[in-house]
Amino acid sequence: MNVIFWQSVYILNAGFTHCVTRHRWLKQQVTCFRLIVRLFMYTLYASKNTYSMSAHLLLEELQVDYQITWFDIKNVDEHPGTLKTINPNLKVPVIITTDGPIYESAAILVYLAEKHGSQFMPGINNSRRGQLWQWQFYLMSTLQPEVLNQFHPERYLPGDLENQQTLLASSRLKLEQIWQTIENGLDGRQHNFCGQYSICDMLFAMQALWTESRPDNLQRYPNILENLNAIYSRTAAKTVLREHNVENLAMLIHHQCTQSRRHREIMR
Ligand SMILES: N[C@@H](CCC(=O)N[C@@H](CS)C(=O)NCC(=O)O)C(=O)O
Repeated sequence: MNVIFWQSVYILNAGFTHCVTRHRWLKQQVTCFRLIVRLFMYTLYASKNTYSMSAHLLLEELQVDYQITWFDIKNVDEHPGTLKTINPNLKVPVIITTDGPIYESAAILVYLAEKHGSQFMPGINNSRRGQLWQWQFYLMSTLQPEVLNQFHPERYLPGDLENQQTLLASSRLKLEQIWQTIENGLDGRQHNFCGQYSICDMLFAMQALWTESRPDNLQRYPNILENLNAIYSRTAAKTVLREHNVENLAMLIHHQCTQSRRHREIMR
């Protein structure tokens, strides 16, 4: 492993000092990149307590060989020099694979799940496969924009504080509807999106941690609480929650889930 590492450093260095044309230097960079990728199967570019958590969770669940390049995405000075090349949107997560870099959480999840035996997706001939896609797209196209609205209303209405408040309020109403759709859609018995623990559950659970992403009264969503509680109790999830310093957020959901169970017992 050391040999490959130093070879990579040598090639990169040689690229800087000896290459006459930009084209040749770029070719050498690609060679170097490929060698570095071989050291670990995957490198995840991640920031703590962000969308990086879903991809991180799947890497843990799959028990594949990976490393994390940590930095604070909110601090431009901390951005790795390569970030612009691997994700022109300057966002996390990004994963470096032997097939090149990939950004967008949902795409990373599908890519990794398919590469490693698809145990976290219903198979191609499984009748629940359509539900996997339905929820995966719903979470990205309908839930995520509202979550981003809640975190960054200023990006949609810069300088307009009054209308930012209006946007936040209407987006919260939309979030309530979305959570209700998810609550109704979760499998009654197993409390997951497509009959088995899947990448949809991972995608949802890691953004549902944030109070900004959800309605205030969680007791109205018992299926969701069961779903989240089951996921946060998994060994892989515990590792990710610990590494992102968000165990306290998962604990809040655990308490809400316990309360919801008690309430349902009383009502029976
Ligand atoms: N659609 C992207 C969104 C990723 C995203 O918004 N990441 C946030 C962190 S949670 C980010 O990098 N924000 C930096 C910025 O927007 O400047 C995905 O799901 O991967």
